[in-house]
Amino acid sequence: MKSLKTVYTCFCTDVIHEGHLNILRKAKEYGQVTVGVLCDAAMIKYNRFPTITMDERKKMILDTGLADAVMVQNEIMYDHVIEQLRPDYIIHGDNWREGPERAIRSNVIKNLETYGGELVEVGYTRSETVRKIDANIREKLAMPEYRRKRLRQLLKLRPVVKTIEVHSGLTGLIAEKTVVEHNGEFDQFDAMWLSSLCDSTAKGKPDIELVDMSSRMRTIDDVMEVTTKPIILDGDTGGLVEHFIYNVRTLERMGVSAVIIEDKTGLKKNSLFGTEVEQTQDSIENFCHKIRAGKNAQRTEEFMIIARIESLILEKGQEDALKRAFAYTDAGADAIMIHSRKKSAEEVFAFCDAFRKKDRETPVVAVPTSYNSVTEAELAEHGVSLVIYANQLTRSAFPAMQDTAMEILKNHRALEADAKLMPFQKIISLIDDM
Ligand code: SPV
Ligand code: MG
Repeated sequence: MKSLKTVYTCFCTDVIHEGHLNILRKAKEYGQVTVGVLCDAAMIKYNRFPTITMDERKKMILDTGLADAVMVQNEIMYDHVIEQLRPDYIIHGDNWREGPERAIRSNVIKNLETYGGELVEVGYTRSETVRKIDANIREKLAMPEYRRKRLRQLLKLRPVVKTIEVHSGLTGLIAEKTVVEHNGEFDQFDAMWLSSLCDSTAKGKPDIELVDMSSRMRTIDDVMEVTTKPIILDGDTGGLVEHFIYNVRTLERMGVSAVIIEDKTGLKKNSLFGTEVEQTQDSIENFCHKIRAGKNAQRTEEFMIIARIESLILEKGQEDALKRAFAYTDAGADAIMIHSRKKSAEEVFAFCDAFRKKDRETPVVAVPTSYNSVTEAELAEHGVSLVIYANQLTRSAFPAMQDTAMEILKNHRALEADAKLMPFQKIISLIDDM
């Protein structure tokens, strides 16, 4: 009788280790086993980016000989799968009792209760071999050949690629590891933005291309050492064409996915100053020449050169922005970034709508710093493919640090400041052992 029972277990992994085999063997004891393989789009919302395709993941499960059937699970939550299969048992490792995954466990229990299905939890295997396998996948994802192409892969998988500013190993770890569960939805950042403003600010310097490329590469390396997510470098103006082509190759070799260069010339000032400071836009001809030279220099298909248009920042109008967008894409730009410092997203929407009438393919990047009430979904509706949260980590850390310094000075001790501080044990839990 027992063998007629239906059992379901879902896997979100690129390798089968002893822990998974343990779960599968347990599942087999309960009946006919269907194994769900979480699809790529769902997997990347709360787990690592897959290093093998979904078909390979399906085959990997079948090759264990312990699954009677394999199916694709399209959502992190189990509502649809349970409704479809009504399994007698769901088997899962007990590791989902902690952290954001608790929400998935609750979802499963709630669904099983509706018809008397049962959850069976198997003790999670925490062996040295499992730890090493996990560390190996992380290492693989961090390799230039895997990391570099990931931005293009994400642009195909995600309605909007979400990018957060990083300027150090620690901020890199926050970008890498922060996963939230909110109202039954999971999310994490897809990529990292190596902002010139924040990299300069972290060094206490102005954002005027004073922090040179060698120093920026040092920061990239710090971030790369401890993360796996793709990196978009804020390349400022790209500098001299002769220097730009050299830098493109270096970035590619390092495993950076994209560089964004802005169409300004002379002493670059940060765009958020707008017309309050003197800023000169490059000519279309010069900037197209730079884009072409960069594209000719790169050696992989994967690296992206993204052209940033400053027309709206410099109040040159929509017409100018659009003219430049088409010229830059014709010159070979892999994507365009439209920047604005208005409080409302209207001018960005108007630009995107007009651009999308003629070009449905080229990815459009937006940086909603000043127009921060806009949602990712609203931007996506107007054809934005990638959103950059360009400086929020720096802006949150600075006042917190300043506050602490003031508290200590006022009280001549650290007790009062301590209430707002995170224990160091918690901070170092972010840091991986090798
Ligand atoms: C940066 O983050 O350095 C940028 C975006 O270039 S902005 O500061 O808005 O110009
Ligand atoms: Mg910048």
